[in-house]
Amino acid sequence: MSSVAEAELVPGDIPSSAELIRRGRETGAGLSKAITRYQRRHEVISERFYKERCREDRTITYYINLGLKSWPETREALAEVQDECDRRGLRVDRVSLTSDRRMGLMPEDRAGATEETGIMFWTPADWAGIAKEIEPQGIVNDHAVGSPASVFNAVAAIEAGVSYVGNLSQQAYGYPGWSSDVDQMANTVEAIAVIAAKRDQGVVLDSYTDDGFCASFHDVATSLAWCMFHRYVAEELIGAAYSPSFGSTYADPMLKAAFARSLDAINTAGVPPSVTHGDTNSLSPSYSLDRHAATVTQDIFFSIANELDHPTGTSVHATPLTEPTRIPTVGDIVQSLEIANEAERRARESLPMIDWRPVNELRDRIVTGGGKVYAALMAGLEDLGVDIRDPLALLIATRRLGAVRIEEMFGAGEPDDSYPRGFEPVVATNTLSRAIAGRDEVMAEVRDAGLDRSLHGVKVVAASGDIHEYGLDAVVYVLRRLGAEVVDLGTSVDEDLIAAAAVETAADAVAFSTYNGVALSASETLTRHLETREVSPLVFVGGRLTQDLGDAKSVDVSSQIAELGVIPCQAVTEMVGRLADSAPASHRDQPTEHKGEPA
Ligand code: B12
Repeated sequence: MSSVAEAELVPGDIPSSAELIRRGRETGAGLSKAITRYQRRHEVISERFYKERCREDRTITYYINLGLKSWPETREALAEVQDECDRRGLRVDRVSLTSDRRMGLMPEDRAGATEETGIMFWTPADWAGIAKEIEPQGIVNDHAVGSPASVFNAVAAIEAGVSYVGNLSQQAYGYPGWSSDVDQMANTVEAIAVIAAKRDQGVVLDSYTDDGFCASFHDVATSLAWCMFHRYVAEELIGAAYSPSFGSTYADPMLKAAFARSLDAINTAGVPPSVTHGDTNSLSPSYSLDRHAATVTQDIFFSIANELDHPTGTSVHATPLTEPTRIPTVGDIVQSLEIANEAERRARESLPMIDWRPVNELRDRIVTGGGKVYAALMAGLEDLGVDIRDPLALLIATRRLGAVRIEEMFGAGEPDDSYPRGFEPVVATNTLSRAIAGRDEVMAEVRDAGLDRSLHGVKVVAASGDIHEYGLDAVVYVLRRLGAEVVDLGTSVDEDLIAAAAVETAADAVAFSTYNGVALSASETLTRHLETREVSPLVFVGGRLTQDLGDAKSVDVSSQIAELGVIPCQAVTEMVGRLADSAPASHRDQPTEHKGEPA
């Protein structure tokens, strides 16, 4: 079936899943769950049970993301959001307490790791505040389950009264300084068992699918199959209630509604989804806020209309208009809730004029395609020698395969070389259309700037320091198209590994993409590692070139980066121009624009 060797996929000496599950269940059984203010108000012991009621009576609930640096700051900001909502008569139900990536590391490793954006729960009192100090229901999603500290975080979240504990999709995430994927996945399996032990009390394993492989798939059928796979691991093999949710990569309302219905079709246990997240990927730093307002309004209107017509218990989220440029302020969040609450009124009025038949037809295509991909994935894993009754083996194997190989090997569409993955998707994701359009746009910018000169003979090591991959993909595409030799290290790569690869390949340049608000410190670390190894390739950095500098939040640090001798780039063209000048003279006459699709 493929050249993937089984030894590469699952090492022989992994921990026993049965033992991990036994330990996790034992831990879970001993936990006592706090009752939050929100649960008390709605007279339930779990948010899941309230969501089930909302599904029955078609109540729309509202979700926001908020995670400032610390619990006290986040708590204060939430109080401001709540006060303003009360004043304006807006509804807000739940908040994803968006955490810093360091929360995925073991507590003793957190203080020493690089600070990114998002909340840190440092003390038991911070955790306890989730139940006692805020009005909306807290969700602990990012970097909880799926990370090296999964068990620690799941226990803390459950004790704090959190009902939706995530985020299985982050199974694929890398954590700074953490190298053992086996230990990370073993911790994940054990944490899912902790959650399983509390199933009867309404604790749910949350998985925001657009955080993981689904953000990379080109076929919505593969996305559905991936949720079926996670459901199998979480529900059937470990016994936890599994709730996949999605939304940020979906721009087309019909596709979004059809995927929500597809997820409902495979929701055998009837677990209410956490959220239908707002479209974030259609917003760009180069578009106006007015344009964003139109995008967000259309998106939330149809998400609400779909939930009213086909209730699942999901909550809705309107993306703050400032999403591409900053962590939202209190004002940004309240504005998004105002848009969302008004959209509900309008959706209720307009509902009778919407014809859902095409949505249901699309859902049926996705469900049929998803079933095929799921069957191919499970049979393929078995062929590769993976024990498909062993959750740990399954999580390690799929993590090692990665999204692209999973889709290339098990995708369901008809073979067609004109598509990047060699087949025509059953239902193309908006990620695919956006990627193709984005690449073409960047190539056009390169041509318009007269920069489509040959980069033959130029060697570049390219990597993303975090999970964001689309910017990196565009960079790699353009460089290869112009003839450069690119070593693409992928996402979540530590700076020392990039420096090592630069030495090993005698690279002329490094192209580094970073988004998590650490552009200056990441550039400093990378420069230090290169200096230690006594190499000095050109270093380009792009993405979101911001960082907190003292009290000044999310400052543009381009000039500080330039002082390090690193070249800050807002656009790919800035890098291409500099590289073309450094291409070996003998190669400059080579033709540019290689037509074949780069790998
Ligand atoms: C998609 C996305 C995600 C996806 C990523 C999916 C994936 N597989 O790539 C998901 C949901 C997983 C995600 C997660 C996170 N995200 Co995010 N994400 C975005 C989003 C919506 C789009 C970014 C993007 O890819 N744009 C498309 C690309 C093609 O366009 P572009 O970025 O403009 O790139 C161009 C240039 O920048 C340039 N470029 C990029 N890199 C390079 C490199 C070089 C060398 C050069 C020359 C040029 C160059 O070329 C590109 C092509 O023109 C933005 C918000 C927004 N709408 O912009 C937030 C955003 C970037 N994310 C953000 C954050 C904070 C996070 C998280 C840390 C949240 C958290 N606490 O968990 C996590 C990261 C976790 C981790 N492990 O790293 C913040 C960053 C805030 C900041 N820096 O101040 C943003 C701005 C959202 C926000 N307002 O909070 N995210």
